[in-house]
Amino acid sequence: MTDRHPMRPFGAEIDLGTGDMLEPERITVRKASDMRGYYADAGALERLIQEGSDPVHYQVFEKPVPETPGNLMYCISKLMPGVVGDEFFMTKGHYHAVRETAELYLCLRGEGFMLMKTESGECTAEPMKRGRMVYVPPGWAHRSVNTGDDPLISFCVYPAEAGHDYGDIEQEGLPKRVLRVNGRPELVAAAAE
Ligand code: S6P
Ligand code: ZN
Repeated sequence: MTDRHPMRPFGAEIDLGTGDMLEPERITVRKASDMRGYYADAGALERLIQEGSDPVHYQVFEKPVPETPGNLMYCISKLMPGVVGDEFFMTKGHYHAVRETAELYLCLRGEGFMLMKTESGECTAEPMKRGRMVYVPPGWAHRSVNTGDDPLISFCVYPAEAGHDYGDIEQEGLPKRVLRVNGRPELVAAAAE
């Protein structure tokens, strides 16, 4: 008789001090040059790419599971600190391709915001800091923003079939940006670009 549930249980280790996943099987790396078109100050991004030798912007560490309904994908998302012009480092941001899938972020290190928007244009931000959980409901695009001096590291869990859709974020961005104003993070309406 074949087993209806052939997958074997397994464990993984995450260093709760540093936020690092031990022995990840897949690492996705986004460099500054992958972020062209995302920041308000395109010139400042080009200077970062040239002068900083195209530094790593963020990384996603995974031990992937099959992308099928019923499984839970999980990862460590690590976003470096810094600014592009006055804008804090951020991830690209995406909807889930399967819109009816949520995601849970547990922040392990650093501080910042989870910036979220719906397709009808509603936009909100939830603070992130060590020990804070942010729940991204179905249908909400989500982008992490690092406003601190350390890497912003979160443990993320979401339905494995969710997929990524960079959709209108890639074209239009989000309605709000997180800028450094007098040394402090401030949520500012994105200018018509
Ligand atoms: C996946 C989850 C994270 C992001 C990661 C990078 O659903 O939300 O693993 O993929 O933070 O962000 P992005 O927008 O470049 O995929
Ligand atoms: Zn996601």
